[in-house]
Formats: sequence, structure tokens, C-alpha cells
Amino acid sequence: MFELLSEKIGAVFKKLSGKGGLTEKDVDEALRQVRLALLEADVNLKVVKEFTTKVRERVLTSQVLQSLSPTQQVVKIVHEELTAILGGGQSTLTTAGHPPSVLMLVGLQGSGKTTTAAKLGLHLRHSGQRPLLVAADTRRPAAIDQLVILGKQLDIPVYAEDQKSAPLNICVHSIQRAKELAATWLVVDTQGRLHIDEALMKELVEVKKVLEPSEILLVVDAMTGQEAVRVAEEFNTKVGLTGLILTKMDGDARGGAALSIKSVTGVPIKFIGTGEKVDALEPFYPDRMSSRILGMGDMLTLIEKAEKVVDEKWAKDMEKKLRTATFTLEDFLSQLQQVKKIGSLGQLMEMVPGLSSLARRLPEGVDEKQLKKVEAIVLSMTKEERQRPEIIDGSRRRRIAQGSGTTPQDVNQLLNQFRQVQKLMRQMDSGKAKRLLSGLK
Ligand SMILES: Nc1nc2c(ncn2[C@@H]2O[C@H](COP(=O)(O)OP(=O)(O)OP(=O)(O)O)[C@@H](O)[C@H]2O)c(=O)[nH]1
Ligand SMILES: [Mg+2]
Repeated sequence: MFELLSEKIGAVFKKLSGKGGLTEKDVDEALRQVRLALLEADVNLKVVKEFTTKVRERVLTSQVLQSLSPTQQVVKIVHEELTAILGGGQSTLTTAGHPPSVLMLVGLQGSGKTTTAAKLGLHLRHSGQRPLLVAADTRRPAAIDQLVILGKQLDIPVYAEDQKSAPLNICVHSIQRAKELAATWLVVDTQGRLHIDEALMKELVEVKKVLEPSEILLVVDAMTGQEAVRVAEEFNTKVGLTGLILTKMDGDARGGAALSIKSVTGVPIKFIGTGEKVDALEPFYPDRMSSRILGMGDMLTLIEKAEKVVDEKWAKDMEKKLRTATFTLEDFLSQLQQVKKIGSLGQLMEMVPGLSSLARRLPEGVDEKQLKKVEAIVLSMTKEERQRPEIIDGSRRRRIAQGSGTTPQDVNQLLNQFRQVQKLMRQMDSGKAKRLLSGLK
């Protein structure tokens, strides 16, 4: 899905993460390329503009560029803003106060209405509902049969009448049938046209009056790009929509429809069709789609994990200590423990390119065993020694080694590592040091 867009955006961030730090110019260049990729994917111009402006603003006003992993922060912001234009959270179906709830499917000819009616029937049954499909498309001769056959295949009841019946009558009668069958949902397949015309709109409005649907979902072909957006606007104005179903997302849709349609029309995408088979329907999750486009699910999970683990107060205390140059061995221990909570250092290095260059400069071998040793050594020190390690001479070193079950060499090694970290911190500007102390935040 959206491979080309995904590939292009992926390449932009790959280039960014190869850099040590990011400047405003780097961000602008990256955003220019993202903008081009979105336009090539046929995303609405206004949506693209708003998106890049918002991302730029957030990147430049938060402390992103001073962070240790600026690229990852940028990716995170892009992910959040992409999720926002895709609709934010998941939009579920609205039910009526009393069953049956009515779901009316509308759309142009060939968009996938009839297929989607069957898919929705299956989806509803899987969620423990009792659907009744209604064949209210009397315009195309084979339309009724098509739905009846699909219903038979799935063992889902279909209400159909003779092709000469008026759609309005079919709808009225179908409500009666739903009551007899104790159906909880009516899924109504309506007629389509090749183009939007007044007669079609008028009929749909009449059907709407009779059925009082809790859902009017427009079925649109994702491969038609901006045309799908125009169709959605028109249907929304004339008939009123509660949601959208984008079909043929398995085809070579470039992403333009999916990425524009909610922002332009204000109508959320509720489902996507991903194939011709009856089970090829998925509820639409904006955040997952956004992750898919960015191809960075793992990275985002990791960043979230780091955010959860590093506790705010701890990070603040550390910042203060650093500012006042009172960073001690105890703090060093605490910092190593925070890194452990997030995962092994190696794991971090692999997944966060921005951090990898720094992680490599940290003392080697910060593994479980090493951490235990460090802990034992620090705990065997007196309070004074922890705060002023320079007073640790030969005899103190022997005492600490004995108390912690280690050797004086181990103690020495730790003190060296600590000095390295102190030096490293002094070298870094305070923004970067802060980021180190607050993990990946
Ligand atoms: N690949 C793919 N094909 C789909 C999808 N949804 C529908 N189709 C195909 O699109 C074609 C049209 O689907 P229909 O369900 O008949 O469309 P319709 O909107 O009911 O069309 P009319 O009844 O003529 O107005 C069929 O060949 C379907 O198999 C999808 O998500 N992916
Ligand atoms: Mg049809």
C-alpha cells in the first residue's frame, strides 16, 4: 500500500539520520522532499501545505534540533501529523437507539458498493451482530442478483424484490423483514451512476428520509485520487455522510485520496477495502496507516517505550545536577539503570540511528553483569566518595573492592568510565546533555 510514497519518505529520513546533528536548513530540505513526495502521491495541495507548515513549526519551536536523536523526533512529529490528517483516532460505526441500525451505502458506479455490502455483512457478523443485506439498487439489472449470490455464499440474509419495485418501497419493506429476523443491522446497497447527477442525489435523499440511517457511508475507489475527494465533497453536501470506505487500496493507489479526503471533507474514513474477496475489509486506523507509510513501526514503539520508562522527575533532577555540575557517581548509576530499563544498549544503538554515534562513545560493556558490578561498587562507597570520587586513593579503592566483591582494577575501571562520561557531558552543549539524561525524550 502506497509503496512509492513510503519509499520516498523513507529515503528522506534515512538521509537525515545519517547526519550527526540537524540544522534548520536540513529540516527545510527534508520537508521540501516530503512535500514533493506527497504531491507526487496526488495529495491535495492545501493539505500538503498545512501539513508541512505544522511539522516545521513543531520541529523548530520544540527542542528537537538540540536533542540527541533529532531525526527520530522529526519522524515522531511527522508521524503524529500524518495521523492527524488521516483522521486522528479510529472512527467506529454509530448504532441507532433501537435495532435495527441502518447503514446506507452510497457511491458512484463500480466503486465497490455491492461487494462492500457483503464485506460489511461479514464484518458485522464477526462482531456478533445479525446483519440483513438490502438490494435497493434496481437500476442495474444484475445488481440484485449479485448481492443475492454474495449473501448465499456467506449465509447472510438478503432482502430483495423484483427489479420493477421502487427502491423506496424495497427499503420500507426491508425494515419489516429486519424485525421479523430480529436483525440488528440493515446494510443497504443503493444505486450508483457513472457521474454525480441530481436524480441520483434526489433518490438517495428520499431513501435517507425513509430509513433514518445512523450511518451513510460513501464507497469510493482509492485509485481515483483527487477525483474521490471531489465525489466525497459532493455527496457530503447533497446527501450528508457519516463516513467513508476507500476501496481498492490493494491496487496501486498512490495515497492521494486517503491522505486528503478527511482533511478536505471533514468526513472520517471508517473502513478500507483491500481486495476482491469478501473478507478483504479492514477497519481504518489512522495511526497504523501513518506508521505503515513511514515504515517505522519499530522505531516509534521504541521511542514510546523510552518515554514511558524515563520518569519526568528523575530527568528534571538530573538536568539540574548537570547545570550545577553536581553530577555524581550515584547519578551515573541511576542513569545506567534508566538505560537498562529501556533495553540493552546494543538494542538502542541498532534502532535509533541518531543515538548510535553517542552510544558508541559511552563506556563499553554496559550489560546486566556489568551493571550489577557498578551498582555493588557504588553502594560500597561512602557518601563522600560518591560525591567526590577524586578522594578515592589506593586504600579506599581496596576497601571498596572488598566490600563489593570486586577487584581494585574494577573500581578503577568504573572511575575511569565515570570520568569519561563527565568529560563527554562537558563537551556536549547543555541541550544535548539534557537529552542524554532524559533518555530519548
Ligand atoms: N481489488 C479490489 N477490487 C475491489 C474492491 N472492492 C471492490 N472491488 C471490485 O470492483 C468491482 C466493482 O465492485 P462492485 O461491488 O460491483 O461495485 P458497485 O459500486 O456495486 O458497482 P455498481 O453496482 O455497478 O454501481 C468488482 O470487480 C469488485 O470485485 C477492493 O477493495 N479491491
Ligand atoms: Mg453494485
